[in-house]
Amino acid sequence: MSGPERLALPGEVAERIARARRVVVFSGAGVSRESGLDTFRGAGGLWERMRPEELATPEAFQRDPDRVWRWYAWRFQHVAEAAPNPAHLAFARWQELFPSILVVTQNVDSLHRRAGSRRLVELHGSLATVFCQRCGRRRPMAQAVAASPASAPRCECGGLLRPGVVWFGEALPVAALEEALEEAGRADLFVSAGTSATVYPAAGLIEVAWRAGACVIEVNPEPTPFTRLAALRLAAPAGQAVPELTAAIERCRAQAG
Ligand code: BV8
Ligand code: ZN
Repeated sequence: MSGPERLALPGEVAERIARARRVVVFSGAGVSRESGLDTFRGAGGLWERMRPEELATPEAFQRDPDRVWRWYAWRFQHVAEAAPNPAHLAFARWQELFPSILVVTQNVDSLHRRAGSRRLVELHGSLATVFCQRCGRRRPMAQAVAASPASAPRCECGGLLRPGVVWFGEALPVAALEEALEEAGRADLFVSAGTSATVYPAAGLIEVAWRAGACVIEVNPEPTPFTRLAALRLAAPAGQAVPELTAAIERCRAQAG
């Protein structure tokens, strides 16, 4: 496979990148698309065949726990078989370029962590663990799915076990959201990659960063409601665009000395 195409950064963006110290990467399901995982919206997306309110809500779980459990067990199997793609790996390598970089993801697939990103905020939780609705006790999803692939398992206390993700209508983990908001409000560079930027309060981070003066870069084959705020838009799949952007950043920081 040929190396990354030579991406020419607009002068003003190159300037900002050369000086950038505080960097936030904000990612969505599109970044995991090239790991073989479906996005939520857009062609072939998960939600195309079902509506979010049907499955990713506390009411849906209340109404039919086994059906919701089976959907998450199915997604968990796919995630377990998936591997980080060049976009996840490039973002992990940015830790050498920007030591304090923070990756804020809406994804629940742990692929940024598996790629090596250390400073990571999972705004919508993670498929890796389940917890008991009654006593809160957490345990690995792998163990719960192995024990009960087709129906929502119960805790020793009798409570139902549920995936450790944030459902629609549920509050995001407070510490995670606070850290994401604080870092977005201080970022020199904010890269929004693979997200339709339609789910709140996560999507609000883009504007928080822009208002605070960050240089915003968007990586998405499609436009989003926040494309207008981007100083640079890479309208290409993340698996191709992020390695190209990485090479351009390395060149630009080497020139800046
Ligand atoms: C809450 C976990 C209140 C579960 C998910 C205003 C303020 C606050 C809330 C709201 C509000 N307006 C509406 C709401 C309610 C709701 C909301 O935002 N609804 C939307 C649909 C309008 N928000 C909530 O319910 C949130 N909770 O606000 O609670 C509250 C407050 C206090 C106290 C109590 C209650 C909770 C939201 C979290 C829901 N959980 N996930 C699970 O995974 O099953 S959201 C789900 O959507 C996923 O996490 C997903 O990541 C996320 C966002 O989607 P994206 O990641 O952007 O993915 P999507 O498919 O949409 O887009 C993919 C993009 O990739 C596309 O643009 C495509 O072009 C691009 N792409 C495709 N291929 C590639 C690519 N890009 C790059 N490379 C490629 N190869
Ligand atoms: Zn329990």
